[in-house]
Amino acid sequence: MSRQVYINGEYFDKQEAKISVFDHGLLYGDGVFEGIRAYNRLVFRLVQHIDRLYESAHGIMLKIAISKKDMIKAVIDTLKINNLDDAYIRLIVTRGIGDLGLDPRKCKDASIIVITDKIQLYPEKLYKDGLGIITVPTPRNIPEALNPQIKSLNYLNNILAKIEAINNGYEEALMFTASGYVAECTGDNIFIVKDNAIITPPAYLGILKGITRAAAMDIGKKLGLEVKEDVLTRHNIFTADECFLTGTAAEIVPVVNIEKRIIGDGRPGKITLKIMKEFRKLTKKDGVKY
Ligand code: PXG
Repeated sequence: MSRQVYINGEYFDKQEAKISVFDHGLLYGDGVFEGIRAYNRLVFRLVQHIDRLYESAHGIMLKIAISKKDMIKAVIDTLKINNLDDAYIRLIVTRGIGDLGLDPRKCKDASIIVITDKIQLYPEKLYKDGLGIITVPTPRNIPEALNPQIKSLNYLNNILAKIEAINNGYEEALMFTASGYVAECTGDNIFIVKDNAIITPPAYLGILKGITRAAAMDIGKKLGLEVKEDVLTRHNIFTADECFLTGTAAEIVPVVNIEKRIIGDGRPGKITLKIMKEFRKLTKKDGVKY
């Protein structure tokens, strides 16, 4: 049986899973999404992802017709139908079908889509040797215009930054706020380690409040480290003892240089490795079972 995709309460073969060209998710990027992972039949931080999805939807005045409980059931049922032990789950809610005009009132019902697929891990070598990243000129969206805490279907800001990284031979870009403070990467949050403290930019600067970020902060506290949300500059990254990124797709990945400036000793740091190890343990035991 080919992979089944949930659309508005029905299941479709992957090839048949289609939405209308009049859906405002396509026409205007008008919608929200979540990227979630399941490890060994445990969905990691599912409730937090669902809460963030509904908060993003509320932020754009998008009404989701089903309850959070039913949304969780839709995710779990889709995983079960596809018999996936480890999975990447893409949950999408679009404004729905309307006409050729911005007016969201023309869209009667939001479309709910659940795609579950195999996860594509970064090569293990990256976690052993660390990643090099580059800072890019495109600033992160200003929160007053489009708050990055809304995980919207409009990801062009991040894609532009990603293109700048790729054009320069890098896989990941570090973005700054319009005022020049460290914000986040295109699909990950950033941390530095300095003098046994782990520090990450505060969400009010205009970044996504990552669920992996929260997990890394919890782990840091459990390890007895000082955990801080603080404004960071390029200089703080250059002079950090260690650096790492957090995100559902990347999990926790060490950063060892930034535009070829070596961070620390150029190897994944001791504290980063400890946090990575604890994170892997957490994903094996913490989650909604199916
Ligand atoms: N910042 C941004 C801009 C993101 O998009 C994160 C930080 C990390 O957040 P979480 O909650 O995942 O720790 C994200 C997450 C994808 C993909 O398909 C993107 C994300 C997550 C999963 C998949 O590119 N972005």
